[in-house]
Amino acid sequence: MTTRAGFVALIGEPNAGKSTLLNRMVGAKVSIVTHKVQTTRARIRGVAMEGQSQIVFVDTPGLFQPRRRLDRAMVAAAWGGAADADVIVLLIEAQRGVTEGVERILEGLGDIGQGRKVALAINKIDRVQSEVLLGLTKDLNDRYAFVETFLISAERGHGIETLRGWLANEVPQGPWLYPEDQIADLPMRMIAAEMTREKLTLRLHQELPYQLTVETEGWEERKDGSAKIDQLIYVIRDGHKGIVLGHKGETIKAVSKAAREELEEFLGRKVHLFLQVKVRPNWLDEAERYSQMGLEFKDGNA
Ligand SMILES: Nc1nc2c(ncn2[C@@H]2O[C@H](COP(=O)(O)OP(=O)(O)OP(=O)(O)O)[C@@H](O)[C@H]2O)c(=O)[nH]1
Ligand SMILES: [Mg+2]
Repeated sequence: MTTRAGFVALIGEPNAGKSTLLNRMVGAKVSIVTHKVQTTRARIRGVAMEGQSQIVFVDTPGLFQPRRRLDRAMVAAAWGGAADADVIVLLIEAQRGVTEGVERILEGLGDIGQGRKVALAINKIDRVQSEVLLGLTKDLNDRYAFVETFLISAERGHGIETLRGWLANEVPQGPWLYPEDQIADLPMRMIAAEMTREKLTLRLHQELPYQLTVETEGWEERKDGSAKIDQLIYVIRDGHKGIVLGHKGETIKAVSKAAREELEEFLGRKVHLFLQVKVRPNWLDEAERYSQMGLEFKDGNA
């Protein structure tokens, strides 16, 4: 019996649907998803089995022009994910087509794509007419030598089986890299922190989601089978703390409830979730925050 296993990096502009696709491929919510850009901050692996193949999907932060230190670390993590992969899948949003951001990614692929299979997946096909897809497929293939093009809807599941079947044959022969029943390799503490960050991002507006981070501080297994989880939410200003808490603590309560419910579903048991908000003006420049997120912190000018 020949087994296959390998890494498939999902790259693309922010909001292209990379995390949605990873979750769909894995069949569980491993990576958080919001309608906002720059939701994913680090590389997140999800494992899918297809016949005798184990496909390790690597979700990456969206590629954009970085301004802050955090942005740069995110973009570096994304390209790093691509550079480590056996196959790269570039996700393009059907509706948006070839933006300047996409052109820059294609330039980047000129280097990173060398000696690697790069496939194109045009996502969100549920949002456009088929003529648009024909034009976009041709345009993109004229610009880069993709080995294959897939038309998909990560959200609705269109084209997913075809893409997974193809990838199963493209990953190299070799032993599986993870136990057959494993679906993620992110520590639970981090998955739990991400779930809370998703709920915060969905409720808070403008810049706030980009100026906060969530860390799991404590995780206690209780005798009754439940877990007590303590998390810290770091914000950069006093005013932000007030907004995160909300009027009479309504916002944080709602966030906590939504995150707890999702965690309980993921873990299949009861969770007691305690959130605390702390003002930490410089967290965006603290090495420890980056290692907690699974990002590389680079010294030098912020
Ligand atoms: N209509 C439609 N929406 C989709 C599809 N796939 C993803 N979305 C939506 O697009 C938005 C962004 O999805 P994400 O999966 O978070 O995108 P991402 O590429 O991971 O974004 P970043 O992490 O910010 O780089 C969410 O609101 C998804 O529900 C699709 O096939 N069709
Ligand atoms: Mg994402």
